[in-house]
Amino acid sequence: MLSNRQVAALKAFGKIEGYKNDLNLLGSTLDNLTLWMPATALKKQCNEAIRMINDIAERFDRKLVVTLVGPCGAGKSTLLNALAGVDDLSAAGHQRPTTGNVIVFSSDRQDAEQLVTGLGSDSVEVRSSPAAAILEHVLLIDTPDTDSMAYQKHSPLVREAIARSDMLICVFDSENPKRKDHVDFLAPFIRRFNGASLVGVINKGDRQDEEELKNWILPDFEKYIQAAWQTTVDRILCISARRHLQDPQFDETAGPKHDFDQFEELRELIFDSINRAGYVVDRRLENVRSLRDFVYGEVSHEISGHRSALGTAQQQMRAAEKTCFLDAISAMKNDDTRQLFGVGLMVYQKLSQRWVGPMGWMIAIWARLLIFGAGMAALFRFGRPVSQIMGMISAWRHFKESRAAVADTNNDERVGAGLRTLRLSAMSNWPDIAESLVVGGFDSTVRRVEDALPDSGTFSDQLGEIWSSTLDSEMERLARKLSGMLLQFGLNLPMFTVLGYTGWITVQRFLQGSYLAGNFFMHALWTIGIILLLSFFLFQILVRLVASPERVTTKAFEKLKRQADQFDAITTNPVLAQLETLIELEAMLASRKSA
Ligand SMILES: Nc1nc2c(ncn2[C@@H]2O[C@H](COP(=O)(O)OP(=O)(O)OP(=O)(O)O)[C@@H](O)[C@H]2O)c(=O)[nH]1
Ligand SMILES: [Mg+2]
Repeated sequence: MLSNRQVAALKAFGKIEGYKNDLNLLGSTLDNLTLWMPATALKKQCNEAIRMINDIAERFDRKLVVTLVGPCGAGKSTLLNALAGVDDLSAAGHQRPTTGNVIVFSSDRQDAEQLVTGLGSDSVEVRSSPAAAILEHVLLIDTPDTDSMAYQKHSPLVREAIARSDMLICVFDSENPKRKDHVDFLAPFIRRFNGASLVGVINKGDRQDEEELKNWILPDFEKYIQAAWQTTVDRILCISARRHLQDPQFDETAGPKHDFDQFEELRELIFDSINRAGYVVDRRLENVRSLRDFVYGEVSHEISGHRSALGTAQQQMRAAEKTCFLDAISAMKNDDTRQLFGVGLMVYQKLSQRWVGPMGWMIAIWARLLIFGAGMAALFRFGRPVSQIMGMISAWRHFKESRAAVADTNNDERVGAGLRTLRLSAMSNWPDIAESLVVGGFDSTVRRVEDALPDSGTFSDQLGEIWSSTLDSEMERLARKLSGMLLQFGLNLPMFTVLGYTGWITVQRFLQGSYLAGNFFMHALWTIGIILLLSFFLFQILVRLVASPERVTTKAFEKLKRQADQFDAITTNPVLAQLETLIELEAMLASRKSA
């Protein structure tokens, strides 16, 4: 059976994996942003955070590392001594700096090992006292200052200690709490600690007026620190560490000015609240999450810094794409008359599939004649007679397949004109777009115009596809419109009347045995022929009015124009792809934040 604690730890591990995965995903997205310059540094931060998360996962079953940091003489060592109940546990004194090593407060020497490996054994000292035994789950650490003359020696030690910490207790001197050098030194490390992982302490409160301390120094410091560190500090406590030494050694003349002191609260926090197995797991998990959020924050901060330029670039690209696309389509539309011929033919072909009765037969015959014409026309226009004749014959033989043949004949050439136009259009727009991109953090190589040009192969396929399917659907729509029941009935009616009438007379006379003269049939045939031709002529006028090739192409073009926004994916080039990735990334991070 697993204990509750083990279950909690297992769950926590699962969550940690999840956070790590988030960062891995972010890392690979950043890897793809090869042209966006800030990506490299962000990727490094991302890797660093992953490394830190791995560290945390590795020391998951170890004690929670709580580290005292602060400027020279703030009273870090005095505080540790007060908590330990031994006045000279960590040397505190007048000679600055006093503490030169990292002091680990623990009952178990082994606990210090994790620090020794990182810092070297001569920089780590382990101290113990009876109080250390109570700290079953916590490792308290005193660090040297980072602002004295020994800065060079101390700062790597402090940095390493912080890297191995789960919580920081930042100690400041109430006489001068806003120590900018120290606050700045800590700022980059602090950002991965937030909320409950960060405790602010204003020490030497005994030297200030109580009112001043409560009403001025504390709120002022709180504001200052939140602004400087861009993080939330849940708790800021005012204490007097020295008062809690075994022998405070206050001067007769300069004793504490008042009794306001939150030392007990701090002691309780460390010895009770934090010193629990469950707390340790939660704290570490929370720290991992804030590491991830920290990197997320850095990335979104970087993107939003360039946001306006990137937004402009995106808009410019969209606008340019739309015009390029329309220019290209209109170049295709105006390209040649052969296309119009094909459209005219296809309309009749579609009509022939819908119409019934004598008119239907006429339309079908007419469509076939047009195909024959298409073959002939092709024969005269091109210098490739053999293939054209073959095409013509096969079109004649395979009526259905001819559809495809007509639609495809000149796709390549039409797209060719479209592509040429698109390239010209894209090139003329590119310098402005590139400028915005460079302002938005992109590498200056994006200025090269080749990047503006879409990959011609896929592009012409897509463009041709879009154009012929739009044309097709337009023809389909008009053909449907021209095949209404009423219209079919109306135009077939004269033929039905004449056929019905002659048929009735013929059958009646046949049954009566008085046969009609040849002249009757001659006349009937002519009448039928004339009426059929007249009806068809009427129909042709209608087709001409409603679905002339010019009208079909214009309508198809207008339709595309209305839909042009949807085609922005068509001209994908690497730069645009990266820009869109960036903008999507920002949206993703923003939605994460609000969630
Ligand atoms: N009045 C008063 N003095 C204090 C208090 N805490 C510390 N001091 C004094 O401040 C001086 C510096 O204290 P330390 O504990 O050595 O300070 P530190 O932050 O460890 O200094 P470094 O190790 O040099 O960075 C000592 O003389 C302490 O006695 C306090 O609460 N009140
Ligand atoms: Mg010290």
